[in-house]
Amino acid sequence: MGSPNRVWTAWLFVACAHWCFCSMARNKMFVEPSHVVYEELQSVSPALVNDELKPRYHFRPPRNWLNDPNGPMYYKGIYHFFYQYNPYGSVWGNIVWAHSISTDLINWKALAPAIYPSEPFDIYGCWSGSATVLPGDKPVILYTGVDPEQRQVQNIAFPANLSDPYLREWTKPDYNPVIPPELGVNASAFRDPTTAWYAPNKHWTLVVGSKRDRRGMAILYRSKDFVHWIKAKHPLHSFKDIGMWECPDFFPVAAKGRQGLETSEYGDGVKHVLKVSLDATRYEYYTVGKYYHHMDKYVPDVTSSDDHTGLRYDYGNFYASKTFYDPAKKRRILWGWANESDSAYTDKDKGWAGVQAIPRSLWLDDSGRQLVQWPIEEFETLRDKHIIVKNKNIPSGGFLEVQDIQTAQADVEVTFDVASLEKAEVFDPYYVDDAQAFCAKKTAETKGGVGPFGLLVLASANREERTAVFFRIFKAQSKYMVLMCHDPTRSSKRESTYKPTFAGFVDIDITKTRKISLRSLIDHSVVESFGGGGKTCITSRVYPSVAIGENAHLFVFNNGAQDVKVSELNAWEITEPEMNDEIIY
Ligand SMILES: *[C@@H]1O[C@H](CO)[C@@H](O)[C@H](O)[C@H]1NC(C)=O
Ligand SMILES: *[C@@H]1O[C@H](CO)[C@@H](O)[C@H](O)[C@H]1NC(C)=O
Ligand SMILES: *[C@H]1O[C@@H](CO)[C@H](O)[C@@H](O)[C@@H]1NC(C)=O
Repeated sequence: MGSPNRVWTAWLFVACAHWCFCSMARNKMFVEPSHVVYEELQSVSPALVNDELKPRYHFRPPRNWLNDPNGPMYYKGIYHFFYQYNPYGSVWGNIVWAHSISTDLINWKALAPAIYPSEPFDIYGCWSGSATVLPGDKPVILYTGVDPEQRQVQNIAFPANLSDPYLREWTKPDYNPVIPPELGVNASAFRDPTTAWYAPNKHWTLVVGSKRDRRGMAILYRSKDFVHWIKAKHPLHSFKDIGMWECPDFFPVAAKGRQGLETSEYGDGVKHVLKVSLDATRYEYYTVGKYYHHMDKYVPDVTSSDDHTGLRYDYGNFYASKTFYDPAKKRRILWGWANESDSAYTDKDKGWAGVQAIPRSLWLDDSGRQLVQWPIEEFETLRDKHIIVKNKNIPSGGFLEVQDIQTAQADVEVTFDVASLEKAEVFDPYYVDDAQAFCAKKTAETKGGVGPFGLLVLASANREERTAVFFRIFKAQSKYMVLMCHDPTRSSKRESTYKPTFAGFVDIDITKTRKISLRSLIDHSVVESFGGGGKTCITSRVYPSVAIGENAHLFVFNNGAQDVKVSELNAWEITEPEMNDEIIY
């Protein structure tokens, strides 16, 4: 309400406009190693904002470009979420930290941007970073700034008023940057500080993403007071020949049970997870391992691979993710960015680009080998009209349409019974490390033995247009392999869009379970799927040309030789939450 805030906001726009003008006038002043820069599109207002395929319940601003999630945290009963945002256009550029608040992580109110270029230490960029809530309930943000020498530096920011639960204003002390790139650190590859943890050696500790030559690195820093940081002799972890590690995330998980752990927890019964976003592939990988506190060294378990054959939170469009600990419900929550698969020119015409995947709870699987993820329970409050289908046999080559419900904006959970595995195709070991290529070969159309069976979502009535979400079971030497796939090759008539198949294996013993579950969240141009109870997740962005709104259909299909049974299918229409529609001051 207060006029000082309005003045402040107006000033932001003046400051930003000035900054953009300068940048453009000097030409090529934007520095970003991982996004293509469309200078001519950066500040273009769309002629027409096309909302037909705009996601309705995934986190997004009303318009313009969004990328990485930043600094999620819980403070005085409120969830805070920041994200990389272009206030002036729907391609990457002019990035500020936009800020939203929520009491349920589902309905969001927008505040004015929290951090934006204003000082020498961030005048050429306010990039990703994390929040840490210090003892005494004092939040602090560390983020990457780009300085006039084009160096990536790490800066600190504090809330201007701790009595304001909305944390509207942030101050950046003059002593920034608190972590400059010192000798031996590549100043063009030094970004995305993590949440800090308090180590048993009585130091705050964090890592910053980097590389040395082709070696990906999580460079470790320590501080006694959170302001003075000292680089450790060795990184927390590194891996050869892989390129830049962006957006590292490092956190403890309970060896047993689903409860989340506060970031500083350690000791018996605690394992650790290190996730990195690989700039070279634009995918993310994580390992489960052990953190040796006395050496500040992390060692992945032998079951976790560090390279591009490793585990992924999501085998689709999901990047730059970040977790935070939610003390209110004692859980760890994962946020990740799902970009468009459209061209920048289409994004400009649409007037919007990028969403966050639905926040997911995550915990260590009983096997100890991988994480399990599930949409936060609050999401279920959006469920509306509901239908159930039970005990339906889907014969070889058969279909079942899920009727009497709108499915362009829906949540579908289905469990398949697989009575016999006799007809399972023989697994080709060549694809053991490349599920995605396997799925490109064995698409939804390719007849199989046990599977492909699953869902056709955002489908036209005649099923010519559809995105297929399915499983396929293979017999390998000593076990059965379950492949989970997204096949969007027929998702749209539009030629220009990128329609990659995405896939991962699901680590379940199908001979024991004889069942497999699938959940898909469908949101106009987002399909976010959870296989095997959240062991394998895939997110795709698709742009139907026919299956839009009321014209979107949902089918169960089976293109295998073996019949399968839907033991139960539940589908809900999803209502639209409050989504950053107006800025509150
Ligand atoms: C700090 O925030 C509280 C709560 O919103 C407000 O009442 C107070 O006026 C604020 N103080 C300043 C100096 O803005
Ligand atoms: C530093 O990183 C940049 C950006 O990735 C790269 O172009 C450059 O070659 C790197 N410099 C060195 C010395 O490795
Ligand atoms: C998302 O968009 C597709 C299509 O343009 C690109 O191929 C991906 O690299 C991109 N992903 C990220 C994380 O930028």
